[in-house]
Amino acid sequence: MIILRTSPTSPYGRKARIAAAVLGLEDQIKVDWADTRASEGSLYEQNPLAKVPTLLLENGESVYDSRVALELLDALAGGGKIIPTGEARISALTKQAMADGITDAAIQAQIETRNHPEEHWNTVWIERQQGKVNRTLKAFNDQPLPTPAQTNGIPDCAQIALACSLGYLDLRANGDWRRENPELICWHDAFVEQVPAYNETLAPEMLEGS
Ligand SMILES: N[C@@H](CCC(=O)N[C@@H](CS)C(=O)NCC(=O)O)C(=O)O
Repeated sequence: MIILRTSPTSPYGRKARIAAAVLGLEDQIKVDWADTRASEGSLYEQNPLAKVPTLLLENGESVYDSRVALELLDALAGGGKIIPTGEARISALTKQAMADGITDAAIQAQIETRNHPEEHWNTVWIERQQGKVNRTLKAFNDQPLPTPAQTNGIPDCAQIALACSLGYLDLRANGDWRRENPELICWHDAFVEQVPAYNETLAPEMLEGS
């Protein structure tokens, strides 16, 4: 059995949880919640970066980060399912990096606003991060990814990463992305409808709010 260390709200961990579900690997993976705010504990021994997701393999090896976890899960399921092979591979991985980059920048902005009183916010830094988020959202809005139904019913790594980024923006940034990205709303809604694991992995806060 593979152990997936993650947290209920982690957008990167959610990528691995959705990947396991769409690949039919849930029986082979046990989720073990990790507290990423702790300053010591097992996660530190399993991953010196103390980040989630971290996969613990039966041979004792730890695997991270989320992009490598998706590669491993895809290989376990036979390969070529959520990570395209051939020419499409690099494009899918680049789009996954773009989507993860939205989450990375949104988290950077969150850290600044969460950790300091408003009068001490570094607004230049926040605007810089927000610019990354807005430009990348616009790129996905202008050239939408295919929906999972258009890719044999299984979302690829880019689609999974983008859905998790949008879910993170809904959770932590008031869903502001919805104001200027109508095509992305359509894409998101199709993903939610076509991939039940999306709603099954909603953060507890979102469930309480619904
Ligand atoms: N690039 C990494 C990012 C992982 C990451 O930053 N995870 C966050 C949770 S959303 C974390 O573990 N934060 C704890 C920390 O940085 O100490 C991935 O794709 O897995």
